[in-house]
Amino acid sequence: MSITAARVIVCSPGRNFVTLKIETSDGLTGVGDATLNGRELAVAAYLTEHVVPLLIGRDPARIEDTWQYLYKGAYWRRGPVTMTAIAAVDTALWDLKGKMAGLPVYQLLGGRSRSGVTVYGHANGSSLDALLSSVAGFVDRGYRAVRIQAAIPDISEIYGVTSAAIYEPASAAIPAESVWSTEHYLAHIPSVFARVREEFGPALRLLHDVHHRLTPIEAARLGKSLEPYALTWLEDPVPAELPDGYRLIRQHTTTPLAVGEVFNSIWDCERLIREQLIDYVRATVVHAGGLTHLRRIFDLAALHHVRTGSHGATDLSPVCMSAALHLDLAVPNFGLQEYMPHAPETDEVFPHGYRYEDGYLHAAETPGLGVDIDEAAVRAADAKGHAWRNPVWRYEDGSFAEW
Ligand code: EZ4
Ligand code: CO
Repeated sequence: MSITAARVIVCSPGRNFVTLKIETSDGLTGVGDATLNGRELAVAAYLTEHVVPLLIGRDPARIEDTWQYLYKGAYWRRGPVTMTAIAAVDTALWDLKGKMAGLPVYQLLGGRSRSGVTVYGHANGSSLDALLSSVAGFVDRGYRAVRIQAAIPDISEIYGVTSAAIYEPASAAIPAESVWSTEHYLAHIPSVFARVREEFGPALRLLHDVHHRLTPIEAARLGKSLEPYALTWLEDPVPAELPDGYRLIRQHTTTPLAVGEVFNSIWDCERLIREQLIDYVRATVVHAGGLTHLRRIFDLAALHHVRTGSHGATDLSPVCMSAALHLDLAVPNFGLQEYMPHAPETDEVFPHGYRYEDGYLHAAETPGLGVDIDEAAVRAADAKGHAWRNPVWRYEDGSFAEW
C-alpha cells in the first residue's frame, strides 16, 4: 500500500481549521488536525509546499519512520509550525493504521487503562452569582472537574470570562488591546475560590488558568493563597521558557502546577518533567508532533510523577480531540482532559463518534480515530479561512503583557 494523495483542507465553520487528509492506493483515508490558531495558513503552506510532495508513494504503515523523516529531514527542527505540520501527518497515519487493522486507535496504543476520559469544563461569569450558576450547570451535567475564571473588579476584560454561550477570544479584526492589573487580580481571586468551595464542597475538582500573566513570585503568592481551596491545578502561572520560574513557585506552594498548551516538543518540557517542577503536562496532539511524539512526552512524564492534562480548546478541531481521547484512554498517567464543546457548525463539518456522558468523554469504537471531515459541509465562503487574530493585553502603564 502507498500514499497516493494528501490534501490540505482549510475551512471556517465558526472558526478556522486546517485539516490534512491522506489517501492510499487501497482507497483508505486518514485525517489529521493541522490547526495553529492565529497562524493557520503558515502550517497550510508548510504542508502543501514542503511536506505533501514527500508523502506521495510512501508506505503509510511506517509511522515512526515518517515522523523521523519529517523531523530530522527538515534540518530545521521543532517550532510550532513545523511540529503542527508533522502532527497532522502523524495523526492521519494513526487513523489509517487503525482502519487497516480494523481497530480503534487506543487498541493499537496498548488498549484501555480506564473506562472513560475525565474531562473538565469552563465555568465563568461576569459576576460571582453568574459564576456560581455556571459552575452549578456543569455539576448538574455530571462534570467532576471545572475550570474557574472570574471577573475582577476594576478590570474590564478578563481571559476566559464571557456572556456568550461559546467562549471565543479571537476576532477577525485587529484585536482591541485590553488592560491588565496584577494587583486587582491577586487581591480578588482567593475570595472567588473560597465562595466556590463553600458552595460546592470538597469533592469537585477546581482548576484555574492564569494564562501566563504573572511573575514567579506573584504566582507563588497566588498558589499559596489558594492552598485552602485545594485546586487540582493552577495553569500557566508564568511562561515556561525559563524552567527555573517553576522551581521558584514550587518552593513556596503545594498548589499543583500545569503547563504546556504552547509546547511543541519534548525539549520544551524535558527539564520541567525530569526535575518534577510541574504536576500536569498540557501538551496536545496537534501542537506537539502528533500521537507518536505526545506519547513520548507522556511516557517521560510517567517516570516523574507528572500526569497528563491535554489542551482541548475550541481552536483545536474535533480531529485533534478524537486523537487525544485515544491516547488519554491508553496512557497510565492520564490526569484530566480539557473539553470545550465545539459550535454546532464545527461538529457538522467534522462528524465524530466521541461522546460526553456523566463527566467522561468516550472515544469512538470504530476503526481508526472515529472522525472525518465532510467536505460537502464546508461552505464556499469559508473554504479559504478568515482572518482570525488572538487578543492582546497591556499593563496599566501601557507595557506589553501576555494574553
Ligand atoms: O487560550 O486555545 O486552556 N485553554 C486555553 C485556551 C487558549 C487558546 C489559544 O489559542 O488557555 O483558551
Ligand atoms: Co490555558
